[in-house]
Amino acid sequence: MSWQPTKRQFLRRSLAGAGALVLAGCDRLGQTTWFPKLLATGETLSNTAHRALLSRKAMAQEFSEADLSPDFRSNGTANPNSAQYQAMVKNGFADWTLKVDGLVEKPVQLTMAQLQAMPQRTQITRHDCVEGWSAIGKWSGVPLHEILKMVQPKPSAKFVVFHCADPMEADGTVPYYESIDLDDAYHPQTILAHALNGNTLPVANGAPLRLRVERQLGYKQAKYLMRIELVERYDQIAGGKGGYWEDVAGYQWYAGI
Ligand SMILES: Nc1nc2c(c(=O)[nH]1)N[C@H]1C(S)=C(S)[C@@H](COP(=O)(O)O)O[C@H]1N2
Ligand SMILES: [Mo]
Repeated sequence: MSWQPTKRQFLRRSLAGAGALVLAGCDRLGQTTWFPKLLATGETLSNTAHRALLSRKAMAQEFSEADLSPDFRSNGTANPNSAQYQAMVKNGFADWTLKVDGLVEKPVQLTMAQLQAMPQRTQITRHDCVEGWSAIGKWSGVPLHEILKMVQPKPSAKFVVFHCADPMEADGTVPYYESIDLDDAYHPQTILAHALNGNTLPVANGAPLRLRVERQLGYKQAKYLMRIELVERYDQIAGGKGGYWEDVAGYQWYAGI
C-alpha cells in the first residue's frame, strides 16, 4: 500500500518550503507596529520548535474575491443544542452579549451594536480542518486587539479563553471552548467575526460571533462565542488541555499552520 501524507504532514511540508520566503520578509515585517510588541515579551523564544519565532510573526496568506469557495461548509456543531441558544436564534440574537472578563482591569459586556461600532477588519483567508478539507471565506469583524485595548489585561494574563454556547454532550454539559496565547491574540488577523462573505454570520458557521485566528487550524476557530476570559493558565479549565478537542482527542494546543 502506498504511503499517503496526512493533511497535517502535508501542511507541515508546505510550511517548510515557505520558510525561505518568511525569512526574506523579515525586515518588512519588523516595521509593523505589532511585531516589536512580540519581540518585547521575550516569551516567544521559549516556545517549542513548531512555534518558532519566525512562524509567529508572519501573516496568513490573504486571497481575492475570485478565490472564494462557492460554499463555506459547516463542521462540528451546526446548530447548538441548548434551550438558551435556540431562544437567542428565535429573537435574532437581540439579547446576546459578549462578556469579556477574567484578568482584566475593565471587564465589559458588549452588544453586537457596540462590537460593530468598533474598528473593523475584513480578510479573505483559507480555513484548514484536520479532517481533510479546506475552504476560502471572507470574514469581517473586530480585531481582538481592539477589545484587549478596551479591557486592559493585567500583567498576569497569559492566555485568552473562548467560551462557546454549544454543549458537546447530549445531556447539555461540556461546552466547546478554546484558548490562544497573547501573541496570537494581538496578531492583526485575529478577529471576532460577525460576517461571512458579506452576510451576517450564519448559525451553521457560528452566529452571532466566532473567532478567526488565521495562523492556526480549524478547530481553534471557536464558534458561538459567549464569553472571553483572560487567564494566567488554562490547566484548571475543563479537561485542562486548553480546548475541547485537546481535552477529548489529544489534539495539539498550538495548531500552527
Ligand atoms: N463552538 C464550536 N466551535 C468550533 C467547532 C464546534 O464544533 N463548536 N468546530 C471546530 C472545527 S473542527 C472546525 S473545522 C471549524 C468549522 O467551522 P465552520 O463550521 O464555519 O466550517 O469550527 C471549529 N470551531
Ligand atoms: Mo475541524
